[in-house]
Amino acid sequence: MMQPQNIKVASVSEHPSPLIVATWSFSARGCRKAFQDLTTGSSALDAVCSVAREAEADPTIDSVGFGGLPDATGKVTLDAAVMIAPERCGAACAVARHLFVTDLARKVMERTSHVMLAGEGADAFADAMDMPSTDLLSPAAAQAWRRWRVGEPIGRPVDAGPSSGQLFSSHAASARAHAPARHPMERETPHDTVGVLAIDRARALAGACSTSGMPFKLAGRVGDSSIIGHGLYVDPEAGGAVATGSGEMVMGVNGSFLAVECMRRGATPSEAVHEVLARIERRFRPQSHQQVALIALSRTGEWSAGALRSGFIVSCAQASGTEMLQPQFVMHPEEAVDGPHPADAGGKS
Ligand code: SD4
Repeated sequence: MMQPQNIKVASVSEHPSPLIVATWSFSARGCRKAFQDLTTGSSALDAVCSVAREAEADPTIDSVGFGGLPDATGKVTLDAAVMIAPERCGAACAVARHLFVTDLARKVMERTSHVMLAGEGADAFADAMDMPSTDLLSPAAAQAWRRWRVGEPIGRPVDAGPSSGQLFSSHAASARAHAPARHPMERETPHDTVGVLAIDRARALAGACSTSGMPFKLAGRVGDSSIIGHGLYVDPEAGGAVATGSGEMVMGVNGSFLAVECMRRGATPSEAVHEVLARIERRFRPQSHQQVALIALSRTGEWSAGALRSGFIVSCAQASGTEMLQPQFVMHPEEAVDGPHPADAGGKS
């Protein structure tokens, strides 16, 4: 397990060697492994899928794959997307019976003439692709749902490891309990997704995104992660971007597409991320419990990350090593959504 030690600030890579960057510290282990494959000639697409798969299989991450928190009815549904170019992308959403939803999104891209499959149709397609069907609700997620249903705080277990990926602190849970709800069954809670961008030795770009979505979401809710242009966008002519956080706000501004379009028009990755977050701020006036963060990667291998609030961490693997890094900028550094997450103290492996 990677132990964060020192917090460093993300810096722009200066040389175009293979690189992989991903949201949150829980991605560091997957990035390190995937980078080794990149150096031996694996494609960027294989690398991003591998990082997403690692998170999906980890039951201690409560926002992705097995271990992901369910919707308001107690059912886990998963969303994912992959992309290497506007004409080469795939997505699956509201998947209820298959764990490796990023691989499923890739199969949609590679084995169908469609871009996106949803719900029962996506699960049926996975069956047809001989992907194993499984129960996605972990015991811990079921217990969290039962507590949420009766209004109990959902604290992190005291023995949760530093890269557990779990998102709840008792403090945040109690803050959320007082947040205004927009629907009797809807209480917005902080949430995360694994978003990955990579550039390989052939200078090809790829991106992937995978999530269980907003915890305790209304049944049927799909966020930004699996929607091309919102949670993920990649165009080899301009760059790639991934988003994490409150999907509704990202969707309102076509967040990842907007970041890539800014780079297409000459913005640096940092300027591109800033433009998206500034637009979200202007339009949504996010509440203090709401977080959005983005990573942007240019077609030449420069990258940057930014977040509305403190607490967001980027995992990055490149020739110099694998690191957990602070984003280059935080719009409101004085505000931490969940307080500093024990998993997100930063450091180098
Ligand atoms: C969503 N942004 O569904 C995505 C992923 C996420 O917890 O943050 N999930 O809103």
